[in-house]
Amino acid sequence: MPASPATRPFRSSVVYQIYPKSFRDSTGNGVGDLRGVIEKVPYIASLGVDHVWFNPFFPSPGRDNGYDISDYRAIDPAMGTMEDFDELVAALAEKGIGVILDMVLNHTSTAHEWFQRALAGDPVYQDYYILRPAKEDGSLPTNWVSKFGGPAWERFGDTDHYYLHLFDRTQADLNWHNPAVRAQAAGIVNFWRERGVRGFRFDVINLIGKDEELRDAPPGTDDRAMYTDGPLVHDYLRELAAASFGADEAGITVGEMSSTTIEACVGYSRPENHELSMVFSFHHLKVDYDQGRKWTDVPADLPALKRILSDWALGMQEGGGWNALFWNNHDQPRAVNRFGDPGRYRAESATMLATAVHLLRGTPYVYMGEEIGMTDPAYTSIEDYVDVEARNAYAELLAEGRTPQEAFRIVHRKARDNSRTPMAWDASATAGFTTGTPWLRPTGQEAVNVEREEREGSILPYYRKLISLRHELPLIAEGAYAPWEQDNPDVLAYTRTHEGDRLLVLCNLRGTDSEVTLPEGLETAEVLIANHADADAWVAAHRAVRPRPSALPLRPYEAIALLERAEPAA
Ligand code: ISL
Repeated sequence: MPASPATRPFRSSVVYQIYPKSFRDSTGNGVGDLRGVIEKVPYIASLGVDHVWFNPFFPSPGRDNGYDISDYRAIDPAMGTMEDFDELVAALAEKGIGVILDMVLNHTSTAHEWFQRALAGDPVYQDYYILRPAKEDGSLPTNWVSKFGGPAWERFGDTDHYYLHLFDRTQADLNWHNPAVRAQAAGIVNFWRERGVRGFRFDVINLIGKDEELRDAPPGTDDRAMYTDGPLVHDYLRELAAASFGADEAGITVGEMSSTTIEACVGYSRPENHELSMVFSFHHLKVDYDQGRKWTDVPADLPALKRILSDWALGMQEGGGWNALFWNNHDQPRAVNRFGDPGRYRAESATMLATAVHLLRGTPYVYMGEEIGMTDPAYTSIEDYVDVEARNAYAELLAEGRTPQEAFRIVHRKARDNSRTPMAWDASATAGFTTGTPWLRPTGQEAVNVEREEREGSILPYYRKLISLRHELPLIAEGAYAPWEQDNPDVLAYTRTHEGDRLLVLCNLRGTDSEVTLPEGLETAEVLIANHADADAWVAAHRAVRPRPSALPLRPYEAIALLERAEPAA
């Protein structure tokens, strides 16, 4: 079978993320599948992207929508067959697009054969998991909590031991201290490499380096510090790379880093360390968390957002690391709802947000539907939500004494299902996603769908242009980053410089008029891309103002990128 194509270097690449369960259903059972994706390859190729990252489509009980894997070397029958997979890889390869598979190697489903054998008493497989007795006083082995709510320990069968699950109780954490587990992980990656895959995303991979001795978080401290970014993560990643993907010159790898630090991420992604190509971090998506707590409803702190984006861009640049750049994924509500205005300024805010990350130093990721400006669903009841995390959070909010209305309002703002609604292909009742009943209810497709966006929209062409600019301009892929007007509370601004070329990116984060000072120079700068049609005239008019430097007013959610070339075009 054809291997994934040797695409351009990851620094000048753009990745499209597909949540297969929600992309396109080819059978009418209401659940997306691989043949559905094959149907849409022409659309994916039309975006100009270099890789597609697929969320897991391996056999799974589906308690966490495929992040609870019961077989790493097969395709979930509900999603298709291995032949479908090979055909999909080939169809994408023909368009020059590589495949990135999601490797969930921190934990398995408790339905996985390894866990089942462990439960049946096989000591070899018991050592695959993290099993501990209760403390002497009978309490749980540690005071850690699951990221999906409740304690992180569950009774191991009818024994007096408990197994660790940092996520759902059906997602048992693997014991990476065991060399056999590490060998299994490399074997899984190699299985897919042998089928031509050259891209891998590693789920919560910075959680694999837990200490041998697990300790309580001291009272009042965050238990995540007890198991996140342990020094062993680096050793294990290097070992995994050497035993599998490290041999792929044109490969691309990305680690999902939960609650991490710049320092750790530099380590994970510096090429000299031979770990990963790049990292996902999430601090910029916690600026609408009240005191670090997700299930709260506060407005986004935009100055904090600016600071975090800039700290990460600078810190990773100084350390020689590389960021994955993104606003949206399958775990996040839609960024247009969080940081923009999905009603009055949907197109402006969607394109402003796109500009902000696509021109940064790093590799941009576009989550399906983002490129047409899809928004959070207009759900009105908790019954519309399917996700285990949302359901648990709702119950916990009620238990804390919130009213059902308050609890729903909070879940509605933060739920992961907000981005998991079916891809809107057309305005029909099922959004062109399925001929059956969608597993998650689409809303808003009458106004926002691919068909309409192709016909008359401004967001899709804007994304296509941003993607092609990264391919064309080494300045965007390689240029040095520096923040501009860091104290401006309204405008996200930065420069990129490369071999004398200079790019100034200006993004008004507000739905009101703002202004920003222009740096010296830029006399010959041209508008590279802007989300208001008359940006050229706008900039020219303000450049004419004397005395300089003048402030440039920006309209609601306006984005302008000005390019000054070392050698102005004749
Ligand atoms: O701790 C977090 C961020 O600092 C969380 O967002 C965490 O990183 C996230 O929940 C991990 O997500 C990934 O692993 C989960 C799965 O449910 C998600 O869909 C996946 O993206 C467990 O496999």
